Parts: sequence; C-alpha cells; structure tokens
Amino acid sequence: MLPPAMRILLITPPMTQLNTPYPATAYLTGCLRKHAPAEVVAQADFSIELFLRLFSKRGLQQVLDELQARAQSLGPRAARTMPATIAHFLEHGPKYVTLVEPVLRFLQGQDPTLAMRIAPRTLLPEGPRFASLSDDEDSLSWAFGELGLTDRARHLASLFIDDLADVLREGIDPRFELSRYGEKLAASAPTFDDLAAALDDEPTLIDHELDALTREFVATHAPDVVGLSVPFPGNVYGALRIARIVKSERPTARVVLGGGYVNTELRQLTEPRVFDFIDYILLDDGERPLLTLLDHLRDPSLPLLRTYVREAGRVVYKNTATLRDLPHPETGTPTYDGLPLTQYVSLFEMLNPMHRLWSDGRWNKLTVAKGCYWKKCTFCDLSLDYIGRYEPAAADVLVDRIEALVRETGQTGFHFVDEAAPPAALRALAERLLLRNLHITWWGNVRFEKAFTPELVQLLARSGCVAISGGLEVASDRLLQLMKKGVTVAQVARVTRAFSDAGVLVHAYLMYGFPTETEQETIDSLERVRQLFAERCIQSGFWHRFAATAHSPIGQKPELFGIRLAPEPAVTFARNEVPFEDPTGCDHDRLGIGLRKALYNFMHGIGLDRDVRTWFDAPPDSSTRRRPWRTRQESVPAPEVAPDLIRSALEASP
Ligand code: B12
Repeated sequence: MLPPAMRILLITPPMTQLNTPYPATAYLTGCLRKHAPAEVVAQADFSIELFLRLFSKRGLQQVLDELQARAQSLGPRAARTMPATIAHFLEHGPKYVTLVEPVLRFLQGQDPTLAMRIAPRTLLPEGPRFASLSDDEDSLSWAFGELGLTDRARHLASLFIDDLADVLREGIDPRFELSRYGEKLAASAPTFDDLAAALDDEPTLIDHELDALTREFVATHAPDVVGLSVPFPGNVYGALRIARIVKSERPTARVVLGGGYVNTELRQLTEPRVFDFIDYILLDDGERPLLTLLDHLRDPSLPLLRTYVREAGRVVYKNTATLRDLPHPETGTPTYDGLPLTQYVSLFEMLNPMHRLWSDGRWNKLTVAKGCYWKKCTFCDLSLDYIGRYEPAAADVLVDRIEALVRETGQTGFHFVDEAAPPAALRALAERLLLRNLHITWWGNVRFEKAFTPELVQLLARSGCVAISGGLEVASDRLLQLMKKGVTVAQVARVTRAFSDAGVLVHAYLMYGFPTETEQETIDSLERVRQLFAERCIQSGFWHRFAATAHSPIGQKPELFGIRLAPEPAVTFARNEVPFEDPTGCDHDRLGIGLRKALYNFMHGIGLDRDVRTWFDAPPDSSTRRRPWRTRQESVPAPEVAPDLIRSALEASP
C-alpha cells in the first residue's frame, strides 16, 4: 500500500564528472516538484559521494592496509611485479593519507591558501603522473606564466588525485576510473552475462563503499521509489549494485531505471534477469513517463508510457500512444536542491583549455533546444528521440530558468547541453540576457554553420559565451558531404575564426576512419587541421575513431556508404556500436597515435610549421624492412592540400 505522499529518491550512480552534477536528476526533480507537488522528491549524486568516501583519510587508510597486506603476503616477489604506481603509494602511504583531505578542500575551493604550499612542489608526494612535469618544468610556466600560482597548484593537486585514482584502479578494482565505473561491462554488451558475473563476484573495497553509501541513503530517505539515472555505460554497473541493495534493505521500494544509456543501448532488451534488480525501465525523456508511472503505482489500471516491465518471466514493453511528452517549456526548471554543491572537486588535469571546461568549475546545465534542428548527419543516432524530436524553448522561458538557477545556486556558469544549439535560438537568448542585464558565463555545442556570422558571434560573446565546441569531423569536403554535415571546410574556417576573433575558445570534434576514408584523406584532413590552428581558427580538438552505431543512417543502411556490417551475436541486452568491414582497407588504427600526437602539440602551439608526416612513425611492416632507407616522412603520403588553403578561405568572401 503506497502512502499518500510517495517518497522518491533520484540517484546518479557512480561515476560521472566530479566538478559538477550530471543534470538528469535535477531536471526530473524540477519536473516532479512542478507536476507532482504532493510527492516528496530528493536527489543524490553517488559519483561525488563515493569519490569523497574513497578519497578520504579513512578511505585511503583502508586502501593502504589492503595493499600492504597483499604485498606482505606475496613477499619479495611482490616488489618485483608491483606496478610503479602502487610501489610509490606504499612507500609514501602515510603522507597520502594525511594529505588527501587538505588537497581535496583545496580543489573544492575551500582552502585557497594551500596553493602556496603546493605550487613549489615540496608538499605533495609525486607519483608516476608527475613524470612528464619533471622532465619539462617549462611546460608549467608556459601554461600558467609567472603569476598563475593557484592554477599551477590546482594542476599539481589534480595529478596527485590522478595518481591515487591509478592506485585504486591498479591495486583495488580495475573497473574504477574518475569518470566511469565498469564501463566495459555495459558498453554495447549483447548479453547481460558479464554484468551478472561481475555483480556476483567477491565485492572489492570500492563495491563495499558503494553498498554502504546506498544503505545510508536508503535509511535516511526511506524511499518508496528509487529512480536511477544512467547517462553512460560507465554508470550501469553502479546502478545495478545500488538497485540490489535498495531491494534488500527496502523490499517494498520500486526501482526505476532511465537515462542516455538506456535510451541508446537498451532498445532491444529482452533479458528478464535485469528485472531481478530493476522494476521499471523507461525510455527517452523521463518527465512524462515517470509521472505516468507514479499514477500507475497508485492505480495499476492506469496505462504506462515507454516502459519495460517483466511479466510472467518475459520482458514486455508498454507504450500508450495517446500519452504525449511534456512540451519543453512545460517541463519545469531544473533544481540542484539537495546536492552537495560546495563539495564538487574542480580537477585541472590537462593543460588543454577545453578539457578544463569539462572537468573544472561548477556549471549549471540547461537545454536551449531539445533534439537537433539539423538531424541529417549520417553517423548520428537520428532515429532516437533525443536527437530526432526537435523542440526549442522560448528565450524568455530559458532566461527565467537561468535566473532561477542563479538564485538557487549562487553560481552564474552555464553549460548548454544541446546536441547542437540553434543559431536563431542562441541569438534570441543572447538578446534577452543583455536586455535583462543578466551576467552569466556560458558554453555549449553548435554546428559550425554559416548562420554564425561575425555579427551574431560578437553578440553571443557579449552575452557571456566563452567557449564553443562543434564537429568538424573529417576535414574533407568529400567526406563532409557523405556525412551530410551541411558544412564545408572553408565555411568552418570562417565561422571558427569569427568565434576566435570574438574571444570565444573553439574546440573541434574530429573523426578518422569514416567509411571509405583513405590514408591520403586522413593526412589531408590533418593538414587542414594544422592550418586551422595556425590561422587561429581553433584552439582545441579531439580525434575520435569513427564507430558505426545501430541507430544511425550508416548503421541502418551500410551499403549506401560502401561498407558491410560484420555478423553480430544475438542481442538480448545492449546494442549500440556495430562492427563493420570497409573494403577500402585502410589501417586507420595505425594513424591514430600520430593524429593525437600532432593535435596535442598543435594545442600547445608547437609544430604548427612542421610537415604533418613527421608525426607518424614508419609502419612496422615488411615493406619498411625491405626498404630500410625509407624515412619517417615517407611512412604516410604527403598531403595534397594547398599550404594556404585555409588562409585563402578566410580571405574569400562567404
Ligand atoms: C552534453 C553531453 C556530454 C558532455 C557533458 C557530460 C556530462 N558528464 O555532463 C561531454 C561532452 C563531456 C560528454 C561526454 C561523454 N558522453 Co555525452 N552527451 C551529452 C549529451 C549531448 C547531453 C547530456 C545531457 O546533459 N542531457 C540532458 C539530460 C537531462 O538528459 P538525460 O540525461 O538524457 O536525461 C533525460 C532522460 O534520459 C531521462 N532520464 C535520465 N535519467 C533518468 C532516470 C529515471 C529514473 C528516468 C525515469 C528517466 C531518466 O529523463 C531525463 C530528462 O528528460 C548527450 C546526448 C543527449 N542529447 O542527451 C550525450 C550522451 C549522454 N553522451 C554519451 C557518451 C557515450 C559520452 C562519453 C562516454 C563519450 C566518450 N566516449 O568519452 C563521455 C562520458 C563523460 C562522463 N563520464 O562524464 C552518449 C551515451 C550513450 C551511451 N552509449 O550510453 C550520449 C547519449 C550521446 C551519444 N549517443 O553518443 N557528453
């Protein structure tokens, strides 16, 4: 029998980012408080909670005790086989234990003066993560100048945390990382077997801490409904562990699962064992399906929306076509109420300005427009609701939400988590922000399309835009066309330069290994990227290896793109990436290291005038052995791109 006011606890399972909460529980809490005001809704972020338990004096002492005991039981053999990270930790264990909490308080912004102790590099033990610094002390002064004491200390403190994360991964639980936990068990996992086996395994120290954390929250909140949000594959294992403890501690509680991973990967779910842990799995935007489920729990004759349940041992999908999603303006203002906002940890691991935005600073998150207004890119999951259903919100609604979030959190940083924020909506938003005298700092993802004129970009910068990311994918007009990206390299050059001229940092998502892409095209693409850096169009970038996904036009009609899907195992659990064969036969993996090396250097302003072939090592194949005189430069073809291609594009009128 359910009480008149249900107690609902929404949880983000570990691990996501540590600098700011992932926003799904905030969106859903805001919605439930608006549309179901009778219920008692609380939220928790187990990513930061688990991290703080592990990275505490008590947590690290446990780690040290366990590793010391293991080293002792293995005897002298241990010393020979022990990874350097663990050996260093064991040598300096007590120092780590006493320093971890002060370092965290510093990274939480609660004890800024500690910077003066950390910066001279005499306070913290320096494990393997510091190795590259010792070789190149100059890279720190390059990045922070003479006066950047705090930033320098934050970088060093972040390396200290990274060393400890390596200790946890290498010594305690190989599935643990700071922004994902057990990711491999869930990503594109055709069956539930590996997850089930891992859940039945002997718990690690990290598992024990997560279980204890769950027990604490269940005792405090006594929930009738627990909603678990799994945005990424790296949250699934944690979610299932939490679910199991909820069920054992409070058998009457209903456990509900939703989130980006579910929406993407669980669309062919037929595995009943998942429902030993979870009662309801909801697809796509959660607002209306969750409200519908709450009504259904009170009155089981009421229908469900986009909900998997287990009935008579089989997975059944319940969907009532007459029920509609809430329009974007009706969903309510997200709220962070209940989350420990002062405890988040700003990590500053990479000297790359865009990575810094991802892992540093507290960002309120909002969506300018739901879905993608372009929805044509052939590699993208267009058939999924979160991309295919486009719905913008009026600028005034957004600015009202921005004001409410600033009032609630006292913080004025915003990350717009759109697939691609539309230029018209951004213009309207920027005008309203200026009209209403709201001073915020914001960044987000866009398409580098020509609607971003220098005039619009200046307006966005005046309204608080500090950074922008966007897909340049493969910088090749032939492949951009095959992708239906709707932009050309010349256009991207002009748009990104306009952003840079306005003082907005530009990050480009880059791709290699697209169907039919040749080695020549990859090298030409790198050459264009080099020129984009040299001409101050972009300041940051990241190469992703292309992956075909089940819900993209390429995954659905591979023959149109010149590839064949490889045979797949039968799917009863997750499906996302699909294996394929590309008859072009290019060995893309061989190029990955060189591409990343080049980009890393470009981001530091290094090697911008070098021949791009010099970033690649010669292939270790027989042809090289037969031709020992082959130089490094010959390991890949010479670029066939005019050396002033980007400059000419910038000079030409649009
Ligand atoms: C912005 C974004 C990022 C940002 C910020 C991430 C962050 N930590 O905040 C950056 C660029 C850093 C990023 C990185 C990654 N991302 Co990303 N990201 C997005 C994006 C575009 C928006 C996310 C967002 O904030 N949405 C707003 C929230 C409110 O939406 P939501 O989480 O989906 O929640 C709604 C519903 O899902 C549902 N719901 C959610 N939880 C629950 C719970 C219950 C109980 C119920 C009923 C419903 C429900 O209701 C919510 C409101 O409608 C999404 C795609 C998309 N359009 O959603 C991809 C997406 C989530 N990312 C994805 C991936 C794979 C990643 C990476 C793993 C990529 C990589 N290989 O490194 C990393 C992981 C980073 C990390 N560990 O933190 C995938 C996940 C799919 C999958 N395979 O599992 C997505 C779906 C995109 C995609 N198709 O590739 N990402």
